[in-house]
Amino acid sequence: MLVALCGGVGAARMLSGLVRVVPPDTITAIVNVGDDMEMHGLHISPDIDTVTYTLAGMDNQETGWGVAGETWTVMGELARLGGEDWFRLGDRDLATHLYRTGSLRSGATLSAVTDELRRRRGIAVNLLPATDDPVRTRVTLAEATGLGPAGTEVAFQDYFVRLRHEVAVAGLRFDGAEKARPAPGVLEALAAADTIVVCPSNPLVSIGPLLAVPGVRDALVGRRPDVVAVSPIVAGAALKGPADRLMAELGTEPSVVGVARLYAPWVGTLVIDEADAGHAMSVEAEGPRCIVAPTVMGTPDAAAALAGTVIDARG
Ligand code: FO1
Repeated sequence: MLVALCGGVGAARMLSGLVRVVPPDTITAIVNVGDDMEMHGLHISPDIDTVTYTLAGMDNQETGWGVAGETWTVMGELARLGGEDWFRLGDRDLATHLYRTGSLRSGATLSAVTDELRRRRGIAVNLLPATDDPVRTRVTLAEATGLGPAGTEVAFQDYFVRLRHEVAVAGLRFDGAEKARPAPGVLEALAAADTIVVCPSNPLVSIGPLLAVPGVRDALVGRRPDVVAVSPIVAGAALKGPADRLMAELGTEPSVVGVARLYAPWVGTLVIDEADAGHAMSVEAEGPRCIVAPTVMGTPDAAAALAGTVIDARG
């Protein structure tokens, strides 16, 4: 059994490689919910959606989020009404949010509705939200914006989408994490896994909220030799998103060495890209074993090759 710790697009690519090298029904993906939000009264779970759409083969590869071949009739009409349209919900995507919100309102847990949507999309990988309880990433901005003066704390999607993650950040907080419980099956999967893969997701805002759920970090520390992470930082930069800037702004060197330092207490092996081969010894000086391999998943074959490396990497 294999467990993958997942954020959004980097994780979705890693999973699409993993399903090509191990039976999909032997994989459990534990997915970040810190990006979740309510919009127009709907519960949106962006990382669960990105992983689900990718494994169902219906992801929008241009945007990295949402559904391929999307139409925007509802958003267009909403804009005509003067409604909030900075967070774009496509017509097909809306069906997911309507289904999820309706189920949650009827008393279903997020893990139950995630599992239902997974089955209805024909996905064999077991998808688990990190927690069924509300954990929301909150971002303290270091600069004044239209949302308030420097020091204002905003919701993650305000930072990420509304402000296009172009604003410097002074702090992060995972609201609700201290009271959250791991979703059913999370700790069991971490205990039973042969290998735990940390996907190349943002260490601070994708993996961070998973670690903040009480019990998860301790479970990982106990499994350290079997935890294999793929660095989301290649040659000092994030392939997508603000991971490099966030690391620098929050005091961690934006490099594979910085990733190794963050992950050292609970990651046994760090896979870094060939572009960073010169840093392998510095990575090992931080604690994890280091494996150098091509990590940029530009094609399905490259994703499958990286998946093979990760599965063989366990110490
Ligand atoms: N990302 C954007 O950059 N702009 C959007 O309008 C947007 C809408 C959206 C709707 C549903 C969904 O599941 C994801 C959406 N995302 C959008 C992606 C999301 O904000 C981020 O990529 C993740 O939260 C970061 O992993």
